[in-house]
Amino acid sequence: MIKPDGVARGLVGEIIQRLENRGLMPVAMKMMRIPPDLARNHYAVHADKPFFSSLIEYITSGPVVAMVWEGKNAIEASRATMGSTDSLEAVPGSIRGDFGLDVEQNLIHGSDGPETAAHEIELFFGEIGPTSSLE
Ligand code: D4T
Repeated sequence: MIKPDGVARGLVGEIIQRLENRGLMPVAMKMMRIPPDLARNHYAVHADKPFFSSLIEYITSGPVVAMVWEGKNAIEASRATMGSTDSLEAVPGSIRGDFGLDVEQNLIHGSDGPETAAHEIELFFGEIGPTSSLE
């Protein structure tokens, strides 16, 4: 997902280009404003964290681009391309390392495992499902 700061800063094309350059293939994509209930569901694992309310406020503050990507080791590859969660620690060459400075406004979200990906695809795309293929 390209988060509100990524959209507001005009980085949609750049982020998609970097994932494509890596060899990944987009299979679903939509621009949307995340409703508060969906945001709380998506970040439910962080409900007890001190940054939770700020995170919900931020992720619902403007449009995002929800996406499904496929490819060899897609989760590992996309997360390496994204860089560390805290943009300040992300290595130069990664998306966050090249464009970010902040841990909350860190431009993009990527699923951290196959189960999380399946759950998040269901949340954001419903019936499209995790194995859609545009053949
Ligand atoms: P996302 O989910 O956005 O791809 O981030 P990560 O998978 O890389 O990181 P995460 O689940 O640990 O954190 C989710 C989300 O919370 C924000 N955050 C995190 C924050 O605002 N303050 C913090 O201290 C931490 C650790 C950033 C990402």
